[in-house]
Amino acid sequence: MTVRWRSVVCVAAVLQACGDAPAGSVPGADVADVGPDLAPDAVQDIGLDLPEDAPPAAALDASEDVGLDVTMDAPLDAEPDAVPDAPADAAPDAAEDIAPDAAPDAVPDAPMDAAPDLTPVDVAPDACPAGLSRCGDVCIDLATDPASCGACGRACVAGARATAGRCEAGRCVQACEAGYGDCDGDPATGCEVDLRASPAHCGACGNGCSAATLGTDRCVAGRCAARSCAALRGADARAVDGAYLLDLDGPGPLAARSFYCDMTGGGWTLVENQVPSEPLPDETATVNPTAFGRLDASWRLGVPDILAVRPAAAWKLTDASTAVYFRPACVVDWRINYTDVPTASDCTTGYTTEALTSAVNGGWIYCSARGIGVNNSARSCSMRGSEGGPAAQGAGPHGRAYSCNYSSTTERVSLWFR
Ligand SMILES: [Ca+2]
Ligand SMILES: [Ca+2]
Repeated sequence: MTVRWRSVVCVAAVLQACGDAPAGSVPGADVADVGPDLAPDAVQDIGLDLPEDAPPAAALDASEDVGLDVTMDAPLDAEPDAVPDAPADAAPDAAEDIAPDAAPDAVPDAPMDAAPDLTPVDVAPDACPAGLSRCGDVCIDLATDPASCGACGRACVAGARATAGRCEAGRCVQACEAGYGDCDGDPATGCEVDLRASPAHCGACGNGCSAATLGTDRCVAGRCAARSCAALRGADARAVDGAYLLDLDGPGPLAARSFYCDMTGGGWTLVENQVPSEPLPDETATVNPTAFGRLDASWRLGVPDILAVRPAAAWKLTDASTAVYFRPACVVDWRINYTDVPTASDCTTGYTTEALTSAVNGGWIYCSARGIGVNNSARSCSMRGSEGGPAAQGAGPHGRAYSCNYSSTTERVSLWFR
């Protein structure tokens, strides 16, 4: 269109510039022709050209250049940088950093921390570790837990003379005060047994003392007391030599105490012992009781305790190499001085063997002994549990024991019974 209108203007200008009018035209007609031609053309050309030419160029260039530069450059530069970056940095980071971190950390952590302690134990009945049992919310070792011993909630209580209850193998066991025992297994009765004196539970629950075998069922200081070493030996053929607790009169008034037992020959009980370094004193009562049971010390069971001894088989006086036996009927009494007894006595007639068939000195003779002893009368053996007789007649100090070698005190002298 632009070209077309420019051509028209040019044709009109050419026609006008060529001078057609002066050569053959009518002035009036020419003016009239020119007027209409110029006016419409100028108006049309200018009006049409300017508005159309200028705006299109400017509009197109501006809109296209600016639009492209701005809209394309700006959006490309700005949007990619601003928009993508921001969302990429913010959204992904936030979403990825927060969501993944928060979710895995928060959710798994709580269950994992709580789970081992609570969830598996609380929820799953069979989740208790081996050896533990479920009691409500917790797993308990019913074998040892004093609050749930053998069963949930079955508490071990401390009864009388019990300091505390403990659980052993699912059974409540009283922690008893010293000397007491829970022998019935019943916590309600506490530690009902005095183990120091109970014949049925002597020293320990169920350890009964048998009168049939020990000669007494007495329990002394937690030990079964026998009436003699022979009783102990009869109850236990494996019993060896040594000190044992004996109650010589059983339920009688004598206190049980330690005695030395020689288990050979059925069990001999030692009631007097003198070592060469410690001659026994002139004393009829018990001497040196704390040394009872010892072979390396001097001591003697005195009156009245010795009067309660009733041997079943015999008495026996020994030194290092000799043994003299006496009838069991002899009642040893250190107060009796046989120097003053002019008749035969079971306590002054000694025998060579336990069979009591052959007298050492052939029968009775005077003997300057107290309690028990024989006089060799210069023929064989003279052995005394305690020297007696008039001081002027005695071969040695009163009260001293003498060996068969009467003139010597270099041997240990002992008095036994069985
Ligand atoms: Ca009890
Ligand atoms: Ca007694």
